[in-house]
Amino acid sequence: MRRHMGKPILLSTWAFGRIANAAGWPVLLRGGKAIDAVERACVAVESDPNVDSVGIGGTPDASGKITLDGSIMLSPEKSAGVACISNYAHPVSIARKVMEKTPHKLLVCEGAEQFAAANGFKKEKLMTKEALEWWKKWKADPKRHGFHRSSLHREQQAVRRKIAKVHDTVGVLGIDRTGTLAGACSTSGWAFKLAGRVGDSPIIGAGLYVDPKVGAAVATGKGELMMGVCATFLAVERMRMGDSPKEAIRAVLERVDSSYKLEKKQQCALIVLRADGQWSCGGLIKGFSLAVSTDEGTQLADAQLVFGN
Ligand code: SD4
Repeated sequence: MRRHMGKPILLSTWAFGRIANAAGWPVLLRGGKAIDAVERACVAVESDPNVDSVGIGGTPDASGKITLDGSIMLSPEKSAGVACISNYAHPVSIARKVMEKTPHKLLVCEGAEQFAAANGFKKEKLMTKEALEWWKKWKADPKRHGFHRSSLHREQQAVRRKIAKVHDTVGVLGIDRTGTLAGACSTSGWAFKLAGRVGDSPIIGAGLYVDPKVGAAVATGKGELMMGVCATFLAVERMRMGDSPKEAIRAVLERVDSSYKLEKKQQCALIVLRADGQWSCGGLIKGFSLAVSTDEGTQLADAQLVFGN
């Protein structure tokens, strides 16, 4: 087991990780808990209607409904996810209640929403004018290709670019001053996914994994790639066997590459944080970035590893 030197750190996926860290980092700075910081970070992104792939104003599914997935984790014992949430904006907070108040690991759909209501969560409207407009354009387009974001044709991509400056899952990993690790992630999932589709984010070991003695990993990109190889579990297991965070990411990406017939533009990206505070991030293709907060401040950084480069 590697010892942590008491320096807090917070890592969040994509450029909107800045929004996440602006909310979560103050918790760690004043000596708060990692679990509170990662939840706070996700809630900030879920609440922002301009982030088009998380929480309010997320991406609709093929039926025109926004459904949210999320999870939170301290350890194999202390972890939970929720999926297919359509009337509440904060899946990570609901997942935290599942983790704290039930023996379960995953609640979905109406059951998860009944649980949210019983635990005092307020219903919120997830659909925004922009999200509805985007779905209508997609729906009306006779040339639309299935529901995969990377197979949207040029006009749809232009619509998407106009509406969306940012994308994907907010995944957050943190260590507090006591050396405790925590992670959380939240998403509306794959654009125009089939109704009922659940991705990697609420599944412990796929979209998120934390082992308090070894480290943590969180994933973003095409969930189906992560789910088939238990990507975040694999990353943490590789570190348990002695890999550095960067080597662990490479091992996961190699496993994805050897397990799937990959299309050119498919992204699968991870942030990996070892229990001693060492971290890395990388993806199958270019473009992945993250926000990093330490005692030195907050910065946006590009992926350290792009598979095949
Ligand atoms: C999912 N991994 O549901 C999530 C969403 C995402 O790029 O990160 N998309 O597959």
